[in-house]
Order: sequence, then C-alpha cells, then structure tokens
Amino acid sequence: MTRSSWKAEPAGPRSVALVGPYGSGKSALFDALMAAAGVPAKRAHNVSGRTMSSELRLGHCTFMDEPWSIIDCPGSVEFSYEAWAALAAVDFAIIVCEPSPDRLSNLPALLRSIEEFGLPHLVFINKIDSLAGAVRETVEALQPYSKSPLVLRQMPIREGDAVTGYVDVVSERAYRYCGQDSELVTLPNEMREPEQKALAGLTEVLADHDDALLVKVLEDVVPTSDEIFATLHKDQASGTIVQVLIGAAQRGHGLLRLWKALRHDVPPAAETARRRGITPSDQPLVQVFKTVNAGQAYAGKLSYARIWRGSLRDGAPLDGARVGGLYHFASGEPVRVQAAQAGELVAIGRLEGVATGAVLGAAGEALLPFPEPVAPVYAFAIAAKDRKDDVKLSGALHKLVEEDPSISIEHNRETGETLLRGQGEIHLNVALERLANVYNCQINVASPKVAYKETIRKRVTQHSRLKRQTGGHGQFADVVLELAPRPRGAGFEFVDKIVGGAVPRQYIPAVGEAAEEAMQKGPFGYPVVDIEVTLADGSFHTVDSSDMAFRTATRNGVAEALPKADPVLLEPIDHVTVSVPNKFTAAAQRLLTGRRGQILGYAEREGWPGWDDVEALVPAAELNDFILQLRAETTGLGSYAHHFDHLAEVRAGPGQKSH
Ligand SMILES: Nc1nc2c(ncn2[C@@H]2O[C@H](COP(=O)(O)OP(=O)(O)O)[C@@H](O)[C@H]2O)c(=O)[nH]1
Ligand SMILES: [Mg+2]
Repeated sequence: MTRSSWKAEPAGPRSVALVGPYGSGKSALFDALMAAAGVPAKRAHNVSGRTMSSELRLGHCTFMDEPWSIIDCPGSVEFSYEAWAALAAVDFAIIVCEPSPDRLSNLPALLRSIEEFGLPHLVFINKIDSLAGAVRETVEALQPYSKSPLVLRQMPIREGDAVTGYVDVVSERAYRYCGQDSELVTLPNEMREPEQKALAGLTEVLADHDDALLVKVLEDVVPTSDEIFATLHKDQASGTIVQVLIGAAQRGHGLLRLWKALRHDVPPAAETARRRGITPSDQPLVQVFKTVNAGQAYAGKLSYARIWRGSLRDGAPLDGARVGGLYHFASGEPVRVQAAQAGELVAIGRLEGVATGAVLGAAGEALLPFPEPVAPVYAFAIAAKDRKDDVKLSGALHKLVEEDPSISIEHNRETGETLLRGQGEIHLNVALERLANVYNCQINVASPKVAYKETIRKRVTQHSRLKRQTGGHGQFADVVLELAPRPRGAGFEFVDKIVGGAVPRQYIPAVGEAAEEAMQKGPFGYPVVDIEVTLADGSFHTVDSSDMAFRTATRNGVAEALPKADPVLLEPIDHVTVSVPNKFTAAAQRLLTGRRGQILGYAEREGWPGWDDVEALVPAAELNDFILQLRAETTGLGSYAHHFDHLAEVRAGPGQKSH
C-alpha cells in the first residue's frame, strides 16, 4: 500500500531563511529544526573557516518526507548583505526575535527587505523560557514596522516564573511543553479570559479581509475554529497577515508546532518562481546568493545557488561553465549529490568567474533582482607588506569582493591609498583574516588618510629668474608671477598678461603648465587649489631661453611665492544624513556636534514611520569611525549616508602651524 493513498503527495523541495537580530537564537533554532528532522547539530565552523555568526550557514534535511533547504543568517548589521542575499533566494523567512520589546535591532530593516521581496514570513519569538514581560509587548513594538498585521497564534502558560506551555489561540487548546513535543492539557482557568480576548482580536483582524467572517463578527456569531483556520491560511498565503509563534529553540519548545507551520504555510518553490517573474521551462535557471573561495579544507570555490528552474547534474554544462560538484550540507559537512532540482539551494563547485548575484541560464530573460550592495560606511587603508606581493594582493581583493559585494576596494588617487571599505570593524576584520589565512597576503593596515588640500588667502607678486651658464649655451628665463586666491571650488586658472613680447608666445604654454604642476604640493605637503596665477611680465634671451628654462623659473617662483601668500589647510566637509528612530534624534545631533558637525536640520524619514533623518555638514576627518559610535548609541539601529560637499579652512588641524 502506498502512503499517498491516505496522505497528500509530499511537496517538492522548499527553502526557508532564519533572520533576526544578533543573539536572538537563529543558530540555535537552525540546529533545533535540523535535529527535529534527524540531522544532528554540529556547531563547528563553516566551509570557509569563518565563524558562524559572521556568515550564513546552509543546511539540508527531510521532514516528513519533504526536502528542505534552511539558511541560518548572520544577525549583525555589518553582515546584513548575506541576510539580504539569502532572502532573495528562499521561499519563506522566519523572523527570529527575543521576547523583549527593546531588542529589535535590525528587525525594522529586515522586515522592509522581506516586504520588498514580497516574501511570505512568520515571526518566531524565541527564548520564551526567559520571558519577563508579556509577549504582546514585543508584538506591539514590532507592529509599526510591518505593513501587515502581526497575529499572535500562541500564548505562553506560566507556572510561577517558568513558561511551561502554550495556548493555541485559534483551537483554544492548551499544551504543555515536553521536549520537542507537547501534550494536550486542560486550559488553565486564568487563561480563559486572555485567550478569549486574543481570539476575538485575531478574528477581527481576519474579518478585515473576509466578508463572511465580518458578517459573523458583526452579528455576534462565534465562527468555528475551522472557519478561522481557513481564513488564516488564506491570509497567510497572500501575506495579508503575519503569524507570530513562540518557543524556546534551545529546549526544543514549540519546534514541532513551528515545523507544522512551515509544512503548511511555506509556498511551493514554483509559486515563488512565479512571483519572481520566472518563465516556466525545462532549461535550468540558477542564481548564486553566496560565494565561498573555500579555505584549506575544501580546495576550490563553492557557489551557493538557488535552482529556480530545471535541474542540475554534476558535471553538466551550465551557461558556459561546468558544474564541478553539487553539494548539500548536513551537520555542517558538504555532502556530494549527483543531481538537484528546482526549489533546492545547493552549493556548486568550481564556477570560475561567477560572482555572488550572478544568474546562470537566463538567455535573453530579465535578470532576477538581487540586493544592491549597501554603501560602505567604514574603511581601512591597506598595502602589501612587501611590494612584490602587490599582484597577489590585488587578485585576493578581487576574490573578496566576488564573495561579498558589500565589500569594495577603492584606489584613492588623492591620498594614494588602497581602501578596503565595508560595513564595520568586525566585517573588515573578517575580510583581513581571510586575506591573511586563505589568500596568504601579509598586509599593513591603517586608518585612511584625509584628502587635505591647501590654498592661499593673500595676493602676492613673485619675481623668478633662472640664469645658468654651463659650458656651451646656458639657460635663461625670467618671469613675474602674480598669485591670487580664487573662490572655493573655482579651481586653478592661468592668466597671460604679457604685452609687447616680453616673453615670446611659444614659451607661454610652458609657464602655464609649470604653474599648474607646481600646485601638486604646497607648503603643507598637500595639493593646492583655487588659485589664479598670472604671468604679468618677464624677459628672455634669444639663445639661452627654452621651454625648459621657463618651466623651471615658473616652478621655483610658485614654490617661493606660496608660503608668503598666507597659505591655509583645507579639509573636505561631507554632507551627512543620519537615519535613526526618533527617540535617538537628539542623541544623533549630539554625536554630530561632537564631531565638529554643523546641523542643518532634521525631518521625518520618508517611508519610515517613527524615524528621522538628521542632516549635517561634518569634516570627513571626523567620520572614520562614526558608524561605530552611532550604532553603539542607537542599539545598532542608526545608519548614515555621506558624500563630499565642499572644502573648508581648517582652524586647528593636523600638523598645521598657527598663522
Ligand atoms: N534561554 C534561552 N536561550 C537561548 C535560546 N536559544 C538560544 N539561546 C541562547 O542565546 C544565545 C544566542 O544564540 P544564537 O543561536 O547563537 O543566536 P544567533 O546570533 O541569533 O544565531 C546563545 O547563548 C544561546 O544559548 C532559548 O530558547 N532560550
Ligand atoms: Mg547565529
């Protein structure tokens, strides 16, 4: 007898990502879900050798005959890109949070991305064993960030300080936690009233989207549990509501209930593909959501990918590349598989030249949207310890960016430095560790230099004469230069005021070029800007004058004139927009002022209820580690964007003499 004679056909492969703040218990929940499906946890390292909390983890299991790919995402804001990339790949998200209204951290931003992807999701309030207040408080704190109503499906049952079980709000049944399972118990008397209230609230929310239910509510007819369940599932599937479940990953509490929700509510992979606009066909379509240039343990490169369409075989060609191994992961170890089908998340070996976000097999089709790399907010200046390693370093940096598009490399022409830019100190330290340990690059690290400039504040006239007699014919040039300040941002200008051939025409371009070249380094050692150099007068010698002689005379003249022209150091001032929940607006302004910032004002952040954008002009020199302080003072929520605005005189700056 086949099982399908009494049970619906098992669904095909589906995938889920666990996202949420750092420390909310995502990894514990990942392990617990795996363990419940018979895959023992092994909290070792990832394939790449990075620690788990800094990198997403993929795992595979089969639960009640159905195959699952599950992603454990890093929680820290500095690694959010990995979480976003995972959200672009899966069918469903579980938002894992703690039962504490002030531990929301990156949840507002996460909910936003989840909604942008139109990704069905539920909230799992973990660590229910350590519940202090009421679960409802956490739900209420989260609600403003969710477009759809959050619906609490379970209420904790307390005995003294301990949470011993839960009441299922819809079925009105009480359960006592016992390991991963739970047993039916009688509904405690003191829970009756709160449960009724919760059910009434839930029914009202559902009635908003269901006329039949609305009529019953209005006529005071109590709908049956089945009616409520039916509407609930419909609304969950369409995303009009988001269910909230509770549990304790570490104790296994609420796990089977969570698995049940996944089996019921995670849409089939084909449904996700349809939502993402993928044309059905047999031709494989694959998107890479993570790249690991694996370390010592696994030679070569692994591309973690979602198979959106078709199937893959080990060794088969794929869009010009070749599948050099197909892997699942069990207990943290890669397990080689021969084939994989649509809906699975797999690691593909040796897809050389294929970066994170790449789509393979999409001949002529619109590319699948993938998260834009976030703008960097923190940087180190790096250089190979040994110049001989420059080529090796640049190859390694290329691979780093291929793995993690939220890292960028910039060669700053003004300071001559190579900048490794990313999302924070931990993010960049992980990158540095990989440079050292995986790519074997010995590098020096420093804080990036500020691109100072100089200018002058006084008009001066300088006479410069070059006269050299060396053997045969000599060198002669004679110029009268006037240096004058120009308005900020006006740049360099050369003016020729020679009349009557005091300096012959053919030498004048050389004077102009030499004056401009002399601006490369002023008395303080920085480029000189916003100056007008006028060639006012001069003289020449018919035999000894030359372009070269006029160049030298001009360079010497400018170098002599600049220190007399009241030079001043200029520093870049950035326009900064800090985004924070409005309870931190005053704190953000204080931080900016503390960094010599000039506050321009603040306004509500568009599309972010309860948030403000604070705008300010801040010296770039003060912004190096600004993000670290901003996050520290805003429980990790604050972020900022910046761009160059103007140059301003430094009143008391590095290495500057007082005038
Ligand atoms: N009390 C309690 N602690 C938990 C539970 N789940 C996880 N933790 C603890 O919370 C901390 C963070 O867990 P982890 O899974 O690493 O969080 P992640 O950063 O979200 O992956 C660890 O110390 C866990 O032991 C739980 O259900 N109850
Ligand atoms: Mg973790």
